[in-house]
Amino acid sequence: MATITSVAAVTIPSFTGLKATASKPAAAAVSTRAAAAAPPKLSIRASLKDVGAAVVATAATAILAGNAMAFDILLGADDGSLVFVPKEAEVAAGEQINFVNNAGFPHNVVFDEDEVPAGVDVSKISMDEQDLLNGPGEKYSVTLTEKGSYSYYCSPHQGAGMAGKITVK
Ligand SMILES: [Cu+2]
Repeated sequence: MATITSVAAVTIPSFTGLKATASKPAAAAVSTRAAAAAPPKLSIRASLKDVGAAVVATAATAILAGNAMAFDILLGADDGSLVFVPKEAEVAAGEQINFVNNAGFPHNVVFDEDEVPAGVDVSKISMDEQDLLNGPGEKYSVTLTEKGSYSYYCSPHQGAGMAGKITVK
């Protein structure tokens, strides 16, 4: 959840800045919106939706700034091609993996029951086949604890070859 912390850090100071100019009519509309989201937690949620694209942009920074162990995999390449980026990844056991909607959505993340380590229940780590990430920056996070190799795919684009592999060390 390093991303949320980062968004809060970026957003809240700008609200404070707006308050200073709240008496000016031009800023009124914006500051009303900030005030409506009064409790800090709610305003963080609201801004996450509003600035979905910014969340993607700041995610890497957040990971560097914080010490949270997390690995981001983009859903769809910047050029719109239907791939996971990176297609193959290596993570540490217990490291959080964030699948972040990037382009060409809707996407989802479904692990292949025949290509995960023995004993892993794919229903516990997969999104539902009907469940889709529709908007930019939407995220699905999973943590894999069993070492080994995991293959997964995006069900809407499985036919187009949208698949990837994660090795847990
Ligand atoms: Cu897809």
